[in-house]
Amino acid sequence: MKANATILSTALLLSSVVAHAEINTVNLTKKNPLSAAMKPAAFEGEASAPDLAPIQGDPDGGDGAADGCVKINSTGKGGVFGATLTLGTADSADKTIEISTHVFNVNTSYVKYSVQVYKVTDKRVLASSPMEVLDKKKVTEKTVKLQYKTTAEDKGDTLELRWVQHSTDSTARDLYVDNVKVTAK
Ligand SMILES: [Ca+2]
Repeated sequence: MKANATILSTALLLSSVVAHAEINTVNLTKKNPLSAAMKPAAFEGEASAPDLAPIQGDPDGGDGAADGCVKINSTGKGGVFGATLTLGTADSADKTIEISTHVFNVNTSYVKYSVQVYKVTDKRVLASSPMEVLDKKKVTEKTVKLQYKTTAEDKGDTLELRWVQHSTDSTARDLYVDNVKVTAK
């Protein structure tokens, strides 16, 4: 009887979570919570998922220097890989999702990257930053800002943020994430 009551209350709890699913507000600046929220991913081709390492050594990036970051450490060559962050479920149309993430590169090697809002349900890129390069000889850091307005078609669909590493010809190319902020209104 007690076990049944527990199952019933768990089911009710789960259904209420689903009913109120929405895009999460996120403000991750320190290495451990940032690392816990990010997942390594192989996106395209014969890619190996990278290692995600919470480390020190970040620039100011809008949240102060040395507050920690996550290194998207390449472990294999080929394909397209990177990291994801679950944004949540689009519960209605006309919701504006605003993303800000500071990325950088301290390696001698360059890295080519983009940041995307991706619809997991339909396997589709909804918004993307330009593909850009972080290079010790030129630019080593950038605050990437992305905006996406949900449509009626997105209702009930799961969205994620993607940090995409495009220069996969050498494992020396790594992307570093200082922080990420997500709002939806
Ligand atoms: Ca920082």
